[in-house]
Amino acid sequence: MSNETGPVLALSGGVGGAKLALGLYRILPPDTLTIVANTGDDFEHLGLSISPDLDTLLYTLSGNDNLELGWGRRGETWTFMAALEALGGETWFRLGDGDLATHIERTRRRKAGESLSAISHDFRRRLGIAARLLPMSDDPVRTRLHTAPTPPSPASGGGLGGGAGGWLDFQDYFVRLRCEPVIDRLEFAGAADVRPHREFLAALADPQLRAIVICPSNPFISIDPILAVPGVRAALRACNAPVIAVSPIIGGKAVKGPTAKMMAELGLPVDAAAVAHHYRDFLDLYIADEEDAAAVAGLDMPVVLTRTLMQSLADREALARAVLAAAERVRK
Ligand code: FO1
Repeated sequence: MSNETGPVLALSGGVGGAKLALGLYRILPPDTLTIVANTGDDFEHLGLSISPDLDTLLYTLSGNDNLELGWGRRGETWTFMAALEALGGETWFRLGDGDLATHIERTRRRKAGESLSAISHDFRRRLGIAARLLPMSDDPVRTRLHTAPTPPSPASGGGLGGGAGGWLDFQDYFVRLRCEPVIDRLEFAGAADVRPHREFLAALADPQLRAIVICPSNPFISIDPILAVPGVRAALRACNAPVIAVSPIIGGKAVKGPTAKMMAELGLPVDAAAVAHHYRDFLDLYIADEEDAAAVAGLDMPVVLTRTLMQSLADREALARAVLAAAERVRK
């Protein structure tokens, strides 16, 4: 039987995922949408508690997102960064003047003992967002990436041994080193000890749930941390609602960011099918771009082909509609 009114749960990271989250937000009754954000990218920087994916979702859903950068605030000014630079401060992680207010206020409230989810709830209300936005957990998880050992080479000082490789914190890898290091594995430090946010688990167990949407974020750095939270993957497998993922790969390439480079370095084929395999133990249906029809032809799960590139608001809404229509097809 169809379920066109039940709640929808979306798992999302930053940029790519936030676009589909906005599409869902615009087509659904807002009080039926819960978005769970990855917090593995969070870090302490300049004494501030920074939650990039929560902030990208806050700004995107409230129409405050910076469309050029893909992160931070619209119409941003950079007086603080320029002044910090002049003082010799760390400016590799760019903090706009408006964005800074978010980090300063979140840091103040965290220090006062408020949870990340309580702060996110209040921020999204103040920004006029009617959907629910949750961190995957109120406890800290930190994505780290292991760099492959660099082979000895004349370039590394006369044939001496190359670098031994080592662990990088996420923002060091992603921003400071611009995703250049070659990685061979990731870890989500702390994941084994955290609890999924109670409203996240409750949503997963809701018998009225209409669909669970894995947004087209980077599977490894944005979705896997959410799946690493104890109980999440098992709940997705056990869930009665259809679990649908949208491919972050289009035409064998990532729309933005290091997804394709990471897949190659992790030894995975850089194609849409590899992402479906990555989620296969809980996925009911995969949505891939029409360009990747051949790549997903042999998949042993239902596939829907559609245009997945989201450039306009209409694209975001159209993809959201395609996801929900697909959910009706695989309803259990
Ligand atoms: N990404 C960059 O490539 N360079 C930056 O300077 C940068 C600053 C920044 C500030 C606040 C914020 O919420 C996000 C920011 N990002 C920046 C993006 C961030 O690294 C990514 O959004 C996520 O961590 C990965 O999706």
